[in-house]
Amino acid sequence: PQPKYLADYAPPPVTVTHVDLHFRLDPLATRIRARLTCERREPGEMVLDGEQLKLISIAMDGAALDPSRYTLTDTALTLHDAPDRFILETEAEIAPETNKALEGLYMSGGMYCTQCEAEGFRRITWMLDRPDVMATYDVEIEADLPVRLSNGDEVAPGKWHDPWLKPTYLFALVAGNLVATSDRFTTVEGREVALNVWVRPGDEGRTGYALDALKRSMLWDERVYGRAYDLSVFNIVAVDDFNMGAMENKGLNIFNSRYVLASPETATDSDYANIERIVAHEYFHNWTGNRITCRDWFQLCLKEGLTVFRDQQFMQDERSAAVQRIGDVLTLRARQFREDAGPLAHPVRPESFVEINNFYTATVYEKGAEVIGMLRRLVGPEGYAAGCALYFERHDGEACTIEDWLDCFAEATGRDLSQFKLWYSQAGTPVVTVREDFKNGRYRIDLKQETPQTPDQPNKAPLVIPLAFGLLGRDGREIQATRIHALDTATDRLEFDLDEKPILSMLRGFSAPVILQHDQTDADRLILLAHDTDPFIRWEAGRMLSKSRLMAAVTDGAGFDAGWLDALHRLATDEAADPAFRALALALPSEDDLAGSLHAASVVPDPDRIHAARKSAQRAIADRLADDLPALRAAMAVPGPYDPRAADAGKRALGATLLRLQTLRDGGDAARAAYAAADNMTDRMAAFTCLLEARDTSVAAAFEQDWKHDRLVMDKWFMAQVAHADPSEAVAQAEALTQRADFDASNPNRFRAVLGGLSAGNPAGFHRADGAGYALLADWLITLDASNPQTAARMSAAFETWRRYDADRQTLMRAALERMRDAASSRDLREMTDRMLG
Ligand code: HT7
Ligand code: ZN
Repeated sequence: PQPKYLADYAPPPVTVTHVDLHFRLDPLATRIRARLTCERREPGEMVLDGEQLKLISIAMDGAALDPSRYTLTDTALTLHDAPDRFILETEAEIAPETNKALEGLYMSGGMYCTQCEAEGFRRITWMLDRPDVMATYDVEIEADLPVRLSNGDEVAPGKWHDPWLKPTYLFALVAGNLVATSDRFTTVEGREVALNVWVRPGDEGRTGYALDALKRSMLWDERVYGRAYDLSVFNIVAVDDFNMGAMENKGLNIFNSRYVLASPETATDSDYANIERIVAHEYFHNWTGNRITCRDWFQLCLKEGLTVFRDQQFMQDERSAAVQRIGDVLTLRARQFREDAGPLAHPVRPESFVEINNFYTATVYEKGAEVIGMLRRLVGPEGYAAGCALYFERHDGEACTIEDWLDCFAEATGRDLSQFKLWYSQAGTPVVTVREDFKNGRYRIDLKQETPQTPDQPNKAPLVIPLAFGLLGRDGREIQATRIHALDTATDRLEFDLDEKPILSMLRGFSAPVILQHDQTDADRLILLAHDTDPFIRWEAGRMLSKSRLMAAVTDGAGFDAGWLDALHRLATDEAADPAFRALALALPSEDDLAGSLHAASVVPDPDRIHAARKSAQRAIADRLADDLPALRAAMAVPGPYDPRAADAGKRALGATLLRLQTLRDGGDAARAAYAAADNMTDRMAAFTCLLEARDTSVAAAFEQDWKHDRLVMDKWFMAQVAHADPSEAVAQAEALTQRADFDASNPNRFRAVLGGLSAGNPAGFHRADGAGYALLADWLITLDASNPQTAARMSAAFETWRRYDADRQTLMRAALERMRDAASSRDLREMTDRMLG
C-alpha cells in the first residue's frame, strides 16, 4: 500500500449533507440500507469508501443504477457522471459476528456495537469515510432487542436523529440486552440531559463512579471552558471487546468495560483514576473533536492533544495537581520519549502514513498535550482563554487544521507563533543543556538546545522552549520566584547579580517536553528535594539522586550510600508530605527508563543487571527503613469504607510501597496477612503482587477461585503472574497462561494482560538472552494479526527499542521483527515492522 501525504490533501468533489441509515440486525446477515443526500462542490468523480461489504442493491434518485454508471472494487464504489444533486441509495450485507477486528459493526458478549474511528464506517456502508465530510444523520435500528441506541436524540424506539453535523468516524450504534444506571444533568443553558451508563445485566452495581465522573466533567467544562452539552441524552455503553480505551461517538460514547465498571471489591485506585480521566476525556471531545473536528487524519493531534491536555487539567483540579503532573510526566517519558528516541519517532502532526491506526500514538496524544501546555505557558492563561474562545466561536461545525487552531491564538494575543509551530512538524525530544557559572557576584546560566536526528529528519531548527525556572539560596529559601524564559535560539545566556551562587531550579512543572542535561551536585539536589517551592522539582531532584545511584550500580556494581538512603528515609517519614507524593518519590526509575538512560549515555543496557541493581536498591532501602516500617505502615491504614478519592488512594499507594519493602525483609509474612485482611482490590492486588515477587504463588489459586467469574479481575490475575514473575520464569509463565481455556486471544484486554504483561511488565523476562521472550511475542502477534491487526500492530512497538541492546539481542529482536514483517497479513503490522527495521 502507498503512503498518504498531508501535502496531497484535496476536498472531495461531491459531498454528503445528510445520511439516512436503516439497520436490520442479524449476526451473520445484517442488512444496511443507506440513503445519502449528495451535493457536488467541484467537477470530478465521486469515490465512496466501502470494504468487506456485499452489495444487495444500488439506486440513484429512486431508480436502480445501471452497472455502467458505477464501478465497484474491494475498497471503493465510484460513481461516473453523477449529477450536481442526487440521492444515492445502497443496500449492503455484513456479518458482525465474524468481525474480530473490532472495527465497523461487530458483536461483543451478545451485543452489537460499532467502532468507526478512524476508518471503520466503510465496513458498514459505502460513504465518504473521511472527517471533512460532515452530515446530519437519521438512523433506524430493527432488531428484536430491548435496547437500540445511536447518536443524537431518540425520536421513537430504535429511531434516532442527530441534528449536529458530524463525520462518519463519530457514528455509533449499540443494540442488545442492556441495563442502564441513569441520572440527570441540567446544563448552564438550561437544557435537561438524561445520562445513562449501559452495561450487561449484573454489572449495574459498578457504574456509579463513571456516572459521577461524567457529571463532574460536564460541570468542569462549563466552568473552565464555557462549553455546555448539546443533546437531550448522553449515553455511555460498556463493551468487553474493544481495541482501545473508549470512543467519543456523538452522544453515544462506547467504552472498554475496564474503563467503566468499578466497585471497591473489583477495581483498584488506579482503575478508578483511569475511569475518571477517560470518562472526562471522551466527554470533553464533544467540543474538541466533535463540534469542531479534524479536516484530515494528519490533524489528529488537533483533537487528541487538546483533549488530553483538557483531561489532565481536569484531573489536576479534581485531584492533587502535583501528583497528577508527576504522573503525567512519568507517562510521557515512559511512552513518548521512548517513541521519540527510536525508529517509530514521528512529528506530533505526521506528514505521511500508510495506516492511520498506527498513529494513535504517545506522540500525537501526550506530546500533543504538552504542546498545548507550552502554548498556554507562552501566551498566559488569559491569552489561552481568549484563543480558545475564538476557536470555538469561529470554527463550530467545521473540520479544521492546526493552522486554524494556531491562527486563533496569534489573532487573540497578537503573537507570532510561526516558530512555535515547529513543535508540530519536528520529531524528536530536544535536549536542553544547562551550564552555570558564578564569578564576582555575576551568576550566568548558559543554555543550549539540540534536537537529535529522527527518521527522515536529519536537520532540526531551534524550537521555542518555555523554561520555567527559579533560584534558591543555599538555605533553601527562594530568591527568584518562577519566571518563564522562552528559549528560541540554539544557545542563550541568562545573567543575575547575586551575592552567592544560587541553586537553580530549572524546568519547574516540567514546563516543556525536553531532556534536561544539568550536572547538579548531590548537595544541590538534596536542597531542591527538601525545599523547592515546585513539587515537580522536588520529585525530580529525588529521582535524579536515585537514578545516578542505579546507573552506577548497573555499570560499576556500586553500592548505595548512606546519604541517599538517609534522604529517602527522611522522605518516607515526612509526615507533613502528601502520602501520594511520598510514594512517588520512593519509587525507583523503571527498568525501561534505566535502559533508555544507559543507552543515551552510550552504555549498552543489560536487562539482567538492571533488574538486579533495582532489586538490590530496594533491599537497601528496606534495610534503611526497617525500624520504621511497622509504624509507617500502620499510619497508612485507611479506616472506614473504601473511598476512591485521592486522599485515601494516596495512603494506600504509600502503604503498598512500604509493604513491598517489608516483603523484602520478611519473605511475605506481612503480605500474607495483608492479603487475608484486604477488603478492597487495591490492597488485595498490592499484597498479591508482593507475594508473587517473594515467589510465594500460594495465593494465586485462591485468587482465581474467588474471581474466576469476573473477566476484568481475572485480567489482573493473568497480568500479575507474568509481570511479577521471576524474569527467568516469565516467558514460561506467559506461555502456560496462553494455553488456558480462559485465555481468549480475541479479547484485547486478556491478550494485553498476558503478552503485554511480559513485554512491558517484565522487561528482564522479555529480554531473556536466548530470545524466547521475543519469539513468544512474535508468534502471538502474527496469530493475532490475522484477526485483529490494530491490536497486533500496536503491541509490536515492544520491539521499537531493539537497537539499544547488545549484538546478540539485536540479532534476535531483528529476526523476530523480520519474521513478523514477512508473515504480516495486514498493512498495519507490515508498516510497523517496516518502520522498526528502518
Ligand atoms: N478517539 C478515540 C480513538 C479510538 C480509536 C482509534 C483507532 C481504533 C480504535 C479506537 N478506539 C478509540 C479515543 C480517544 O482518544 O478518545
Ligand atoms: Zn481522545
